[in-house]
Amino acid sequence: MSDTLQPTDLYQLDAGLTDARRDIAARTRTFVDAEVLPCIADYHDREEVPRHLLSGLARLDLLPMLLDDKPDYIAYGLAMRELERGSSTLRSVFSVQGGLVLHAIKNFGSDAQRARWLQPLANLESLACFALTEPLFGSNPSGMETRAEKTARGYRINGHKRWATNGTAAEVALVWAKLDGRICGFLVETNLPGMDMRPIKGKISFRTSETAELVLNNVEVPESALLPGARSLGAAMACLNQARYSIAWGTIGAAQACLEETIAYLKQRIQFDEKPLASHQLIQHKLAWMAADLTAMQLMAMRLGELKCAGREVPAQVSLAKMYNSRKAIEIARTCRELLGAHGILTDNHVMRRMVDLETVITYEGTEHIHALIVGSELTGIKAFS
Ligand code: TGC
Repeated sequence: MSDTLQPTDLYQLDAGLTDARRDIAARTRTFVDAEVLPCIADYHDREEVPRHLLSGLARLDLLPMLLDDKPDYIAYGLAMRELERGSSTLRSVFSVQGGLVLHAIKNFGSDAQRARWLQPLANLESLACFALTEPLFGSNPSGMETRAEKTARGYRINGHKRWATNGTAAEVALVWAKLDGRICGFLVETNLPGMDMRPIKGKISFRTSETAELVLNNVEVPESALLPGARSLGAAMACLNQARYSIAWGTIGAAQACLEETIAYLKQRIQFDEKPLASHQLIQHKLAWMAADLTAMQLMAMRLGELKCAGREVPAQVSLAKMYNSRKAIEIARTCRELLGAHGILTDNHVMRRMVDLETVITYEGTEHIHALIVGSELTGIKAFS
């Protein structure tokens, strides 16, 4: 047995990181260990959002990285990995705020929109949500029914959106609506008359996330609310690529944490002939496969990060990593839950909480089926979804 190998980094990918990247990962990990893991299970039990964590998260300075001309996407991915060791819901705050909304404003917004929103959103002084999905249109957003119509002073928006992370706390919603048949993005302040942001309660997964339903009833927005560069579904999809990228990294953190905690348990839990569970063959077989899956996840995310830093990634590569890493993370969490025996169902062990949160992760930002079809279309040149 090697002294130098970490069980959850068998190919020593972290050893090859630059000091700056290692520092961002370490700072985020320290925050998660000190502030998130001690309290998150209680918040999950109470179906409550740990909003007090936001100020500490802001001090990590993770989102301002995305405002750089050439962001270090590997550093950002490592931070997402560490956040999701704590909770998929915390990583989601960043995926939505950063990948979806900041990306949209930075790339498709006007100068005035950038001046108004980029800094407060990057510093987490304001929260934003991304309102694309509708009750009747999830995987197929191009069918959306939300409509904007031109008025003398701007636009009037009517529609119904669902499953918006950060929704009930958001000061601004990026609402996607059809204007003269084209899908456009609008920055809609959530205190406007006609905006109704309702919490979606009774969730078994993502209980520590502010998930909202938005009803827009004759909401009047000024001309300046329209994102000038977001005039097709492709703009919304470009934002989703960013969020999907962060999922490819985040799921590694959830899987790593489950595996670390399970190995620690198996080494001290004595069963059969006074031996630790970790010494049994069936257990080691499962551990070996989980290590193989985790290593594949890490290699895929790292290579995707390299491509993204070089500006060479394409959507099918992002879809492949979102699909694969979400699936493998949930499989690892389930196997770890099983190996923990009855202890695995307790919230204190974190593993089953991570597992139920991964049920959302595998579904949102494009279901596994959708990502398989995007990859299938890349492989064959044939679109199977329209
Ligand atoms: P299709 O004709 O293929 O594409 C329409 C336009 O979009 C472009 N495009 C992309 N661009 C960049 N990245 C991507 N990944 C892209 N995918 C498509 C495409 O090039 C085209 O551009 P243009 O200029 O030619 O018009 O569109 P389609 O309607 O056939 O559907 C494509 C499909 C099924 C792959 C797409 O609709 C899809 O990915 N569906 C899944 C949607 C999804 O991920 N939904 C979750 C949304 S997130 C949310 O609202 C709740 S979770 C977020 C939260 O936590 O708050």
